[in-house]
Amino acid sequence: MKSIGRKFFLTFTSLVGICSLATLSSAATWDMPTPYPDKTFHTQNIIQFTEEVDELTSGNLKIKVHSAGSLFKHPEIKNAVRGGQVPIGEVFVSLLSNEHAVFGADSQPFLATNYDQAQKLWDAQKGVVETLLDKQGLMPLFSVAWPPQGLYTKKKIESVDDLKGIKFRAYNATLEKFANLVGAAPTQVEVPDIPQAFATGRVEAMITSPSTGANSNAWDFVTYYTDIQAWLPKNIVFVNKKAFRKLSDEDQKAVLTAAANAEKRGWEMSKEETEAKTAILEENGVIIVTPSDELMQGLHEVGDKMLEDWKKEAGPEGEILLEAFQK
Ligand code: PCA
Repeated sequence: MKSIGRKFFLTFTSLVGICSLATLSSAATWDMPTPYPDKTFHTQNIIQFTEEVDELTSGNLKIKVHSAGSLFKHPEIKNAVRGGQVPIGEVFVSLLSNEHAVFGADSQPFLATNYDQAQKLWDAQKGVVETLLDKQGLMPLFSVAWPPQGLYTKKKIESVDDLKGIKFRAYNATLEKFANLVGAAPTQVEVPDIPQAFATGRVEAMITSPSTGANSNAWDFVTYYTDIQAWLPKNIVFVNKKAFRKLSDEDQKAVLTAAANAEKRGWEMSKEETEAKTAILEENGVIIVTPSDELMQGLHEVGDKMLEDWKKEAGPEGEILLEAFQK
């Protein structure tokens, strides 16, 4: 009797041991580099995404967000995920336009200038982006638009001519080209470095959202915000497919569910940001300007030229994308 009891106890404890080993081996912690500061709505949305993943996987998958380029600098994030140094990350989609022009579709001036059009553009762009990332062992999880991009300047801008010679902050190759075409002098500056770039005189104007302007305390260094609503660029969150496949089927499903929810929530957050952050700019003394017809006409001419160039660069994939978008 005694020995049967002992045997049972031993079997029981080894079973418990095996079970806890099994849970241990299926639990994972993922480091996630992101480019923007914590108070950015994209980062906040991602944090909610990680909380939902934690909940839906019953704690099997913990994702630790490293914001503001603290783990990898923005231009390094994509390759860090591709190379498996980290399993998941976020980037500004159009930063990848040096690989293929279709990644830059959402940064083409005046192609999609409101949320409905931006959503339509993403629907048209998604498949192409998926295919291109898939070839690199990556899979997109969700993508969220920034609010419409406006113009921050020290002086009032009445026409494209007024932008000539201004030192201009750029965040991707498309904006750099745009700045060059209007005769400004572009310099790449990441969001966390904006206040310092203005303070030291490295830049004196920028095009970005009300979110990034307000979060950077734009009132400290500019006077005018001209609401040109030029484009709605997007961020994208993506995973390394090998890392994703290591998750159990249920956990994979949980990640995809949380991702779909994050995309939906993120676009809503973005829409709310547009008004809320424009109001904050105004409360802090930035003068909100409705652009003159002359300025808009000049900017549209630049946009038209850029779209022609983009079509050539984007080739057949670009054609498919535009056709789907314009349908
Ligand atoms: N903010 C980011 C990207 C677009 C935006 O609104 C930036 O300024 O870099």
